[in-house]
Amino acid sequence: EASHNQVMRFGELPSWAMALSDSIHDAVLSCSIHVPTDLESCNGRRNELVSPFPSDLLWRQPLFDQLIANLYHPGEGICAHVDLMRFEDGIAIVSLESSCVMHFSQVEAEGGESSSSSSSANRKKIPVYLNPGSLILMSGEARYEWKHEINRNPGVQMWEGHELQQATRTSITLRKLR
Ligand code: AKG
Repeated sequence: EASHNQVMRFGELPSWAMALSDSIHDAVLSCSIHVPTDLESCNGRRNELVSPFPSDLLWRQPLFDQLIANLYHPGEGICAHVDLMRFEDGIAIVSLESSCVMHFSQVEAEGGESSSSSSSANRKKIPVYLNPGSLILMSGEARYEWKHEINRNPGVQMWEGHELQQATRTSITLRKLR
């Protein structure tokens, strides 16, 4: 129905989402690289695995047990937020159907200054362009210390000097409950 724009699933995921989870696992493995460490300070370890998802998260079982599918119509987005603490570290979002820009902004420090120069409106936002099929992985600092948002108000979704054509967008967010 037109009014339904979000579905959630907790616990055992449907088979298509399990397949997606496996693909994410494989994608992370394929872009993890071994970087040589300084031999004098490596205490016997010659390589360090640099991965977009820490290995303790990547190998947990199950990798994900909660999903949200969000459907966005043109002009619709999602406000800046950090995902609830009821979810573990290690969150994946697959972006589908149309392109958009997700912005990341640092969470305000508690008890921080209240001057206008430190207000959230003035905080630097880091834009990340998402194609259909883009995968966002958030862990550690990115998951806990940065908010993410998608503002699809007219005139806002710019990339490389061009306004993005608004179209329907679907995202699949995969997380693990604590
Ligand atoms: C959420 O459901 O909490 C999201 O942040 C979804 C983001 C997206 O649609 O890409």
